[in-house]
Amino acid sequence: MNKMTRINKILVANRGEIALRIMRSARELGIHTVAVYSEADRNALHVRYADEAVCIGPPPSSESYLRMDKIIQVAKDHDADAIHPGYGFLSENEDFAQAVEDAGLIFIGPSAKSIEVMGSKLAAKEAVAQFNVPLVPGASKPIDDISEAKRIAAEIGYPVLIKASAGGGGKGMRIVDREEIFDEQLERAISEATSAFGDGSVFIEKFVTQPRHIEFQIFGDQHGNVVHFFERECSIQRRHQKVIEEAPSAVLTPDLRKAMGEAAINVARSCGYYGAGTVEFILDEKLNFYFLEMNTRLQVEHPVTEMITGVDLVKLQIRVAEGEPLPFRQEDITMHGHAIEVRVYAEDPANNFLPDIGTLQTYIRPQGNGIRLDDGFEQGMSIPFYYDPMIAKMICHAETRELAIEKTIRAIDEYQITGLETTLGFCKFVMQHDAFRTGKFDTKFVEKFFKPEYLKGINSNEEVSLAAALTVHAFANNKNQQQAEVVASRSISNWKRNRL
Ligand code: MV4
Repeated sequence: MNKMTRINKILVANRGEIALRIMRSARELGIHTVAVYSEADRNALHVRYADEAVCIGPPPSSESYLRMDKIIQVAKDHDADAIHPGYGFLSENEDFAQAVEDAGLIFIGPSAKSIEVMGSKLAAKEAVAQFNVPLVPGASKPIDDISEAKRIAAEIGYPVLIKASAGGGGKGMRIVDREEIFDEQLERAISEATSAFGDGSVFIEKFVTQPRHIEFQIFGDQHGNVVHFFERECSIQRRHQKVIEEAPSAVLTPDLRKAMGEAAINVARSCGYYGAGTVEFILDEKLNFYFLEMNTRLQVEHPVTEMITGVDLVKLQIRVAEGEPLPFRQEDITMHGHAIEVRVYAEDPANNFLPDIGTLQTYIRPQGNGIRLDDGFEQGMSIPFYYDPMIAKMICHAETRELAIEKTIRAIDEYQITGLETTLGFCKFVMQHDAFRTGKFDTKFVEKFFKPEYLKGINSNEEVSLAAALTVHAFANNKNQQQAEVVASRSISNWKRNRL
């Protein structure tokens, strides 16, 4: 600890877009990369991109991307000196972080201890309470006495929320709107938490109705320095799955941003944090903010922060893991413009967002000034059903929020995907919605405003393919296949645009 070690080779314990994104930064730093992959990912781009690649097992994650022992063995066999876990999979597993260090390797992330503290919502609340971080009114200890719990609930006022300490990301929460159902809801919450997490500890909080979800990107080094890189607004979600994220938030004033940023830094300090982390807050309608939880990893939506600050967060993770001090102070970090990320999932928004597995028959990416596309697929590839159905993240950056919205719409129109249904049409719906455009929305946006009928006929493959086929046919005599294709793809976007 605290001594500098140069990293020469990184094993990336992940797949898809994030594995590629990490390897790209490593390569720019002159660091070699080792990919691990499952049998379902033999032809994946992260496997082709890496300097070396090793198959670690069958498709199910439990037999491949979650196999700590195999992954650490591959790292040792291939002389890697560090492991980057990406997000998901083993990224927030303190036993993995510890096992990596015990094997004499560098875990590119926080200490096992920080992961452990923040992994327990109760331990996290206890730690941050010492640092005057605002918490949602409630009890910061596990419920072991029903009558005392009811007294507290009556005191803070219904509705209250029962949360599992080992939960997170919305898992294991129960809303209780009146005292009569408190006992039965508590019993359910405890039994759910016990079966889902092997830990039945639950606690209660005031239920904040219709909050906004604002998270802060923080960064610590191994010398005790901590900074933040401003916020990301992540309120557009469905069933705790984020769909659209942006930075900065349309509602924070400079003063509120400063106060929340300082609170976020204090959360990090409360657990001696180093590496990249995200501090989640909810904001009520009066703009009071409360700490919810800390995610001890690089987040899916980190690119919006990179776009507005110009900082490569993965490179910074690597440097901090090597023991380097942060190269800037808080006052050196500035933001510029506005960035919006839309997540392109292989899901059907017209059919309750059910995963739609299939092959990318057409896959043409949008291009141009201010567009970043992080994906892990190419035309002709299929989306394996074993893993997260995210195809890509598209991030658009412009001078203002309005211009970023217009750029996002233009990019969605250029994006050509056939062979499976995607969330692109849904994302365009959001971009065009008045509540989104005016910034007056909360975590209930999708519930309140979205109806699948809005997309019927727009998002459907048959109609898009039909439009393309008709246009290609019209040019068939022309023998200029390339021109026919260009016109076909343009007509698809016109087709979609005209219907939306
Ligand atoms: C809450 C809340 C309202 N009141 N806690 C969901 C994810 C997890 N991090 C905590 N979550 C919430 N906690 C209190 N006391 C509402 C949510 C919540 C939510 C939070 C962030 C983003 C989207 C959300 C969607 C539904 C509920």
